[in-house]
Amino acid sequence: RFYPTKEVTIISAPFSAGQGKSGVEKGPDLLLKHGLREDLEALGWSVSIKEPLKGTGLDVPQSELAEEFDRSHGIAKRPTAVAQATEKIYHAVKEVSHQKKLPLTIGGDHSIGLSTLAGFLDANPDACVLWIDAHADINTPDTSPSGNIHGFPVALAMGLSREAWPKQFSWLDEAKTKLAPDRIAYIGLRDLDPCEKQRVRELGIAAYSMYHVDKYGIAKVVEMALAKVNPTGKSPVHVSYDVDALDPLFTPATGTPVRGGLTFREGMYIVEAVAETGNLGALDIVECNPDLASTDVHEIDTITAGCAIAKSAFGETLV
Ligand code: B3U
Ligand code: MN
Ligand code: MN
Repeated sequence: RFYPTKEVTIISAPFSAGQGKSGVEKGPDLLLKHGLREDLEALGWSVSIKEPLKGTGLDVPQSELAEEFDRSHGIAKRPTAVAQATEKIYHAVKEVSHQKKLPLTIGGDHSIGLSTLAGFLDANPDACVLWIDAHADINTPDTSPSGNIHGFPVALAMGLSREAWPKQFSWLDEAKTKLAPDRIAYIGLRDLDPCEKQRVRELGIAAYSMYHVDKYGIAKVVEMALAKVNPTGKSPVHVSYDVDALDPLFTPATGTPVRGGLTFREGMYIVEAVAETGNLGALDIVECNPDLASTDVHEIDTITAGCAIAKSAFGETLV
């Protein structure tokens, strides 16, 4: 097992400026209110909590942060806020990873994935990544149609178009390990921009879309994905889980829902299979936005799905 002492640190990342809809900053508190900590303790893990954004003023709805464009660097929105928040979260994830505790980072929008990838890779240069998402999040300022930085984290962690980045992201140059394209696999894809498709193809990234889930079944897809990114089976696996990978039937309260997603069971199976290997190294759960729920049931469904992902990843459904 990668964590024989079963210690986890929940890193609360209530950040929303990586996209344009306020409310996603409420995700961490709601997940905790629904018993995330107690759920993990019941599974035999000792749990601590870190709040790297506390007191920074960055943990507010995105509408309260300056709508700043840096035209010299494409259309990336609010680069200063995102750079500051991701740097703080990066240091938290890095410290926890070096302490050999599992970093469970709860968002917040997916821009924080940049921090979790860079932080975990710092301690574990051999790590591999499963990116569970309807989207590939591999845009850069020069390719993004929206300017929303939650569509960028994979590209940034790989150091793509580094020269196109605002100076605020200089902390990234300190991050010693870049994510290699052959160390990440996508599962759940169904909404990519044309430039993203081209990039995924050119870099040869293992990409399992909903088409592949239908064609092969989820068990085979996870097996193929892990064989590609972790051929020895010995590397720790970082799972970055955007709840919009699940069908909007199960996680309706999220910023960019896309129909035709994973069923609830397919979504849980992915993390159960990683749990079974004993190699879960890091987990992110992002993009729960209660303000986008049109009913109380939608909010509860989305938050409890987030908690279920954590429980499944920590072994609840294995007997
Ligand atoms: N690819 C689009 C849409 C998007 C990315 N991530 C989410 N949505 N959640 C973009 O804006 O980069
Ligand atoms: Mn997504
Ligand atoms: Mn995402």
